[in-house]
Amino acid sequence: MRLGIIGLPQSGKTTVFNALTGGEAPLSAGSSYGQEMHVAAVKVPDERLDRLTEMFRPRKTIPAEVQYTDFPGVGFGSRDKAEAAWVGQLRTMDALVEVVRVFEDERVPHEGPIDPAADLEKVHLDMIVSDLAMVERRLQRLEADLKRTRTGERAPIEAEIELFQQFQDKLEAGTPIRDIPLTEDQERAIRGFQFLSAKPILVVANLWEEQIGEAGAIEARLSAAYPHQKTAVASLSGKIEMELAQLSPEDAETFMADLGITELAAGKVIRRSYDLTGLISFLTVGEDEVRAWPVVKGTKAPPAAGAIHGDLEKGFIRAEVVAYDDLIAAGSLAEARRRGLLRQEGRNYVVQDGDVINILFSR
Ligand SMILES: Nc1nc2c(ncn2[C@@H]2O[C@H](COP(=O)(O)OP(=O)(O)OP(=O)(O)O)[C@@H](O)[C@H]2O)c(=O)[nH]1
Ligand SMILES: [Mg+2]
Repeated sequence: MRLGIIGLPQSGKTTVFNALTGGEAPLSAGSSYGQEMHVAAVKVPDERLDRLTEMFRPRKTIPAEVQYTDFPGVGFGSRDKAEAAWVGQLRTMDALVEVVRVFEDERVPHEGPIDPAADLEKVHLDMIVSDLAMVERRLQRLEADLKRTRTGERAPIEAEIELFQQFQDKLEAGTPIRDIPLTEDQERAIRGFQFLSAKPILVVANLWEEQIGEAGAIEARLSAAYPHQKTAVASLSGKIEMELAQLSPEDAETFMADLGITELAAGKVIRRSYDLTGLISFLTVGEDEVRAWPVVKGTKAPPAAGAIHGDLEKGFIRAEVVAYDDLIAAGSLAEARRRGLLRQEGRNYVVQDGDVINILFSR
């Protein structure tokens, strides 16, 4: 899963990137335009893995991962070549993390007064304009195709024209594609276009340290200002969290105690961005490793087994499944089995978040 960090210039994208990844990418004093993008993978925090690690004492514990890419801070609308290249990369992302500036700091330039809702709207319109240009180009192509096609064979082209006209109408009215209800077939048909406004988006309010106490209220205001599907809001104080993420765990603890912070927000932001992508985790346990495996919601047992190893999918016989909560309540796999909480599931079983799974397969 790849998430792109976007936002207006100087909103704190690179700061937030560093906070989430513990990275040390250089911040920009002016504009990062033309600079290279930063990429890093991070582990997705999961309390269930911690509990299972206590229970099984494995040699290693392996959490799910997501990858963040820190993009430069400019609009997506212009026809500049360098920009076209990174917008192309942005289109390949599975989901977006949009940093919105809430912090006040005279040393950091911002057009006009700090207004997070207005900034959200600006970036929103950039995405809409970019998608609209693609939709219009596609419609022109389809109209031309239609003319060249025999009457009896026009139905699929006409259906696509209808869909894209709907997109055009909605986009022109400012509605992102993620708000338009689509059938599974339609979703599949448009996947290749990689529309920006179709991507799930996590809005991250970049707070001032004095605003941490108001985080809840600020998040609520932003949610109200940006009411869309596949959209969530989180917040963190980028600057502090970045500094903390770059310290050793012991130093970070001392520093946090001094600041009166009990928990970093970065973990929550990572967790929310993971959940937003539509991924769930199933878990495997044992002496060797305790591990979280990301799969798309709705995945059946054989392809889920295939995420572990191709042979497990090919030779799939059945899955032994116990829900995480049941396993914790039982206290051990043996006790879960004794209580009948360990179920035998076949090829059609749809894997659930938190399932602890053992795959039985033939070689
Ligand atoms: N006071 C304060 N300053 C911040 C915070 N986050 C970022 N900054 C400052 O804002 C400036 C820009 O930060 P960056 O993280 O480079 O912002 P950016 O969005 O990546 O900038 P571009 O890539 O140029 O668009 C730096 O001087 C940061 O120190 C914050 O939470 N509080
Ligand atoms: Mg930057």
